Amino acid sequence: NTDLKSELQELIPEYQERVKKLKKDYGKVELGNTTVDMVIGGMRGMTALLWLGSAVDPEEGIRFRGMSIPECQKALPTAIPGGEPLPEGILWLLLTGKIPSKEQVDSLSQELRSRATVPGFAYKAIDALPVSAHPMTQFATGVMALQVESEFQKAHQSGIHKTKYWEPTYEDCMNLIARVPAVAAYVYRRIYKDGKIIPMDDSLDYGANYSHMLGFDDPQMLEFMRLYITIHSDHEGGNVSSHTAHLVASPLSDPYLAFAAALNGLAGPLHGLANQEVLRWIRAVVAHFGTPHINEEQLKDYILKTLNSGQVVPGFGHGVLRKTDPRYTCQREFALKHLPDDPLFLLVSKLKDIVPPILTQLGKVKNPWPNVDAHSGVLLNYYGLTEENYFTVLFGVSRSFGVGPQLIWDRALGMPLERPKSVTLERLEELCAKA
Ligand code: FCX
Repeated sequence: NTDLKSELQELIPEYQERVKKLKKDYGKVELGNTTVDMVIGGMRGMTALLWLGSAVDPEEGIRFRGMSIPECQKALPTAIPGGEPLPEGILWLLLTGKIPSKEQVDSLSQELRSRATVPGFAYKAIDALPVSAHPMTQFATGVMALQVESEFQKAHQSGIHKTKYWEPTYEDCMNLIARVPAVAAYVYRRIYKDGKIIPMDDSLDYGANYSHMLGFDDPQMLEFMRLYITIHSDHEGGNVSSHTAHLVASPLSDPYLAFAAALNGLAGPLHGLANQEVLRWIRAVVAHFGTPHINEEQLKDYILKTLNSGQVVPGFGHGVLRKTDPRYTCQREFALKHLPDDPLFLLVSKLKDIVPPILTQLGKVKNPWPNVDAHSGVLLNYYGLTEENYFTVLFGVSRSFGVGPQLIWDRALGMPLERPKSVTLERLEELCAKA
C-alpha cells in the first residue's frame, strides 16, 4: 500500500484498543511521584505525556519508533545509493511505526508535492513585516497565515463527529508539512537574497526541494538537508516545541495554530535558537583571535569569559540527555566524510573536547556534552548557508515531521484537553512543612 492515509486508517483501531485497555485496566498504575523539585524545576524527569513517535534515553539518545539514528540511516530509503535517509521515510515511520519501502516513500514525496501550493496571502502576511524581523518571526507569521485554510477548523465548524477528527487533522498536517518549505524558503530569499521565489522542482524529494528553493543545489548540500530534516524531526514529547504543539492542539486548536505556537517555543535561545547562537559564538571566537586556528589555552580562556559573563556555552547541555547527542555524532560523521579540513569544523571538534571538562568543573551542569545544535551551523556555513539567524527556521521545518504525526494520533486516540494542576507558593510551603 503506497497511500499513507489508508495505511494509517488500518492501524487506528488497534491503537485505540490498546489505549482503551490501559485506561480501563491500568488507570491507577503509578509512574513515579511528583516532587517539589519537579514543580519548581521545569517538570524535569516527570513522566506525564504520551508520545508515539520517539523516545530519548538519557544515555543513548533518540530512538524513532524504537530505531536509533544509525539504524534509520541503514533502513530508510535514500535518494542515492548509500546516501542519507529521505525525510519522507522518517515521516512514514513516525506516523505508522513501520519502515517504508522506496515505493511508499516516492508516493509520499509525490503526495507532499501535490499539496505544496502556498496561498499568496501567506507571502503577503510575511511582506507586511519589516525585512529586519527575525526569520523565525517571519516564518511563524507565514505559518499562522496558512491557518486560514485549515480543514480541521472547517470540519469542526460544520459539526464533524469526534471519531472523525483525525481525518481533517491528517489533511492539515500533511498540507502544513508540504507547505512549510516554500514559506521558509521565501523568508530566506526575502531577507538575504533578491526576494524572488525559486519554484519547486517536481523531480526532487522534500529535502532536496527545500534546499533548491533556498537556492542551494550542491548534491552534498541536498544530502545534508535530507539528514538534517530526518534527525531534527522529533525528540520525544517533552521538549518545548513538541510539548507546546501537543498542548495547544489539546483544546482542538487546529494543527496550524499548534505548530505556530511550537515555532515560537523553538525560537528560544535555550531550545532551537541555540544553533544560531552556536555559530554566532564561534564567529565571535574567531573574530576575537583573528583566526580559527586557536590553541587549547586560548579557547579555555574564552569559554571561561563566556561563563563569567553569566552566559551559557551554546550547543552544550541538555534537559534529558546525559551523553553526547547522537544527532551531534551523526553530523560529525557527515563532516568527517565530506569536509574534514574545514577550519570551523576543526574548531567545533576541539570544542567537543575542551568544553565538557570546564562545564563539569562548575559542579552544577548535569550534562556537559555537545547537543545537536553544536554542529549543524558549521555544516550549513560550509555549503554557503552562512546566515545564522536563519538556522532555526530549518529546525522548524524539520519539527513539523515530528509534531504532525503526534497531532494526528492525538485526535485518533481521543486525547483530552491538557490541564495539569498547579500549586501556589503558600500551599507548596504548607505541604513541605508537613512532610
Ligand atoms: N553553559 C553554561 N551553563 C550551563 C550549560 C551550558 N551549556 N548547560 C547547563 N548550564 C547550567 C544551567 O544554566 C543551570 O545553571 P543555574 O543553576 O545557575 O540556573 C545549571 O547548569 C543546571 O542546568 P542543567 O540541569 O544541567 O540543564 P537544564 O536541564 O536546566 O537546561 C539546557 C538544559 C539545554 C537549557 C542547558 O544545558 C543550556 O542552557 N544549554 C545551552 C543552550 C543549548 O545548547 N540549548 C539547546 C538544547 C537542545 F539541544 C535543543 O533544544 O535544541
